[in-house]
Amino acid sequence: MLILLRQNKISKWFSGIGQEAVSVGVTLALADDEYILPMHRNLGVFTSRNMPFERLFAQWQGTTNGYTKGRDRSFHFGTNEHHIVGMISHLGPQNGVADGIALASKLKNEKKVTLVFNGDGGTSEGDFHEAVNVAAVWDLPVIFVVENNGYGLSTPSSEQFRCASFADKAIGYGMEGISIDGNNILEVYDTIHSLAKKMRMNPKPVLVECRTFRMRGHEEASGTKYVPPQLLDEWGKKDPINTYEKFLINEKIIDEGYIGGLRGKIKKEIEDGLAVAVGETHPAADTNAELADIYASFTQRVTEPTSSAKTEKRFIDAIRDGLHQSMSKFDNLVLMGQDIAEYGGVFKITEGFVEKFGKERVRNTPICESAILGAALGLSIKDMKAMVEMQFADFVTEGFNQIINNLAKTHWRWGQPADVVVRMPTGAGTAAGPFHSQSNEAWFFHTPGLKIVYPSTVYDAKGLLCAALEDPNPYLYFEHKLLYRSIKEVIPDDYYTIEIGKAKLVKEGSDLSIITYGMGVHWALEILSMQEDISADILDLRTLLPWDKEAVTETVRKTGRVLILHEDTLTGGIGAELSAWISEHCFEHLDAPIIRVGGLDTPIPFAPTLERNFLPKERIRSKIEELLAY
Ligand SMILES: Cc1ncc(C[n+]2csc(CCOP(=O)(O)OP(=O)(O)O)c2C)c(N)n1
Repeated sequence: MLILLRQNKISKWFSGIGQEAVSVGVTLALADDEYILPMHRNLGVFTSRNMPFERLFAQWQGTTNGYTKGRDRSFHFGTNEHHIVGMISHLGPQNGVADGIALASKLKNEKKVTLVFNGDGGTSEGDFHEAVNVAAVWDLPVIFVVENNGYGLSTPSSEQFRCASFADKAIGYGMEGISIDGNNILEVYDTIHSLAKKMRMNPKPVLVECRTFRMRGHEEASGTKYVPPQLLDEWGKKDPINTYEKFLINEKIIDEGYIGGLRGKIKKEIEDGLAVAVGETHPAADTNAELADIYASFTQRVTEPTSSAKTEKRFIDAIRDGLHQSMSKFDNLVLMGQDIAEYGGVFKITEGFVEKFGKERVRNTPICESAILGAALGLSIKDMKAMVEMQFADFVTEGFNQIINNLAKTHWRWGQPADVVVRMPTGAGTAAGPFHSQSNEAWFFHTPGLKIVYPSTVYDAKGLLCAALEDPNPYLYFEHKLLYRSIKEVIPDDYYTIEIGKAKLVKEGSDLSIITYGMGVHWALEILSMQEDISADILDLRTLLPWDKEAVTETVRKTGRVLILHEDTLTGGIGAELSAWISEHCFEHLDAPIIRVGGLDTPIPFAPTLERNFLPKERIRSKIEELLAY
């Protein structure tokens, strides 16, 4: 590989030279259908799972036959065929995903372990801590391997952590920890083999430190100047391949001739694989294909209620109802969130669910949004569905990376759907201050690969939640806390869904169009009910991503005047995108500039007077007048 890199025949490379015994020993010790989540230094995992060289080279070159259609580089890919889930660059998030895979195996009673790699540097990330803790609390059969190779990029261990051994860290999590010689393949193999055997019967996580050394730079271009030469000498003498060869020769299991033959055979396999990949081209860019692959293909079939039975429900009851019926419909659906089990969640949406569906499927989580969102992806990898409740939408920041970089991108990168709905109790008006009131839909709106729904009515709350849970793509489901107990509607008792991506004209008029969603729908209705001289269309977007361009075009054409209203702060909000799109595509139908009205560009204040001033409600009327007077 080094020669090929120097000849510019393969792309950027993170060498595992000096650490081969860990990757290979670990992989051979597990069953072929047990998932491994490797890092950037673990080529030996891929080769030990007998992945065809031509496809590996194609992946590294970004050619057509690679695992990501040229979309991602190096080891950043997964393949369910080989039970490997490669990393995203962020290192630590792998651990939460491993938890999810292990959880699925445990729920399905498969008696399988999952193994995830970490570098010693990567263990400083919160993601590592969260995932190890979750695995400990949930007794998940995960082997957390830490390859302690002395450096994280250029930073020596002494500047990364203070523990003498990673096995000591395990004590703090209440789990078993072991430290082994990672350069001795037999020790690696025996340790993992016996641990896995035990864990299959008695699921519990274990942390295994493999002491080893990185003999090359972080990547080839970065060199090893900062590494004291005596360390390289010392560890060079412990090279895992040389020592194992010597051992096998001493034991008279092989001889020099055998080694030469084997090296020749492997060299030929590599060269043949490379020859195939070199003959391939980079994928021809096809914009439609690129856009289509951001989502797993799914054709929604809208379900109508089977009977005419109806009951008056509050917004919160509709969410509970939709969730409850979806749990009955999908026995592979798992709910995860803080305090959602016996306590029923802080808003009591899942009250009574444990009694009906059991603790395995209605899971209280430790306070660790990132590991749980990662686990949700892990469940999808094992063909399960997940709903993750954020206690408040504000706390999603703790799991932001998993949503933006894992849930949103995995299908596009290697074809794995993320069948996850994240419920987001959102919004202000409850005097809850800057960290329990935010509207943060715009953060996600900007991320390709996600879908976003935001119901404003009781009927939509149930139908959109059921629809989101059916779709194998990752959703953010925004539920306004102020609507929970303030609105009621008679809605069908039966299960039903609503078309995703479809806006709803909730009031018809002719002078202007108010395009809005969530609480904005209620504000607009209230203002118009008091001002009968204003004739306006009110369009409730309902789905924010992908939003209904057709319905927007139709109302703009009809009235020629547009007010975009949202609770979220104005700058860079969803209104900004809508406004830009309308001026680009409907310019000739406009009789006035598009006006936006949203929250002040400040955090959300606590005192009711300040909060009222923050919210756009009291500015709507003057904006309507401004628009009509233009
Ligand atoms: C969240 C995050 N921060 C920084 C980086 C840049 N980075 C890539 S690898 C690396 C060092 C990792 O060290 P370690 O986990 O010990 O693994 P090793 O490379 O030694 O095998 C760093 C800092 C990253 N990929 N992700």
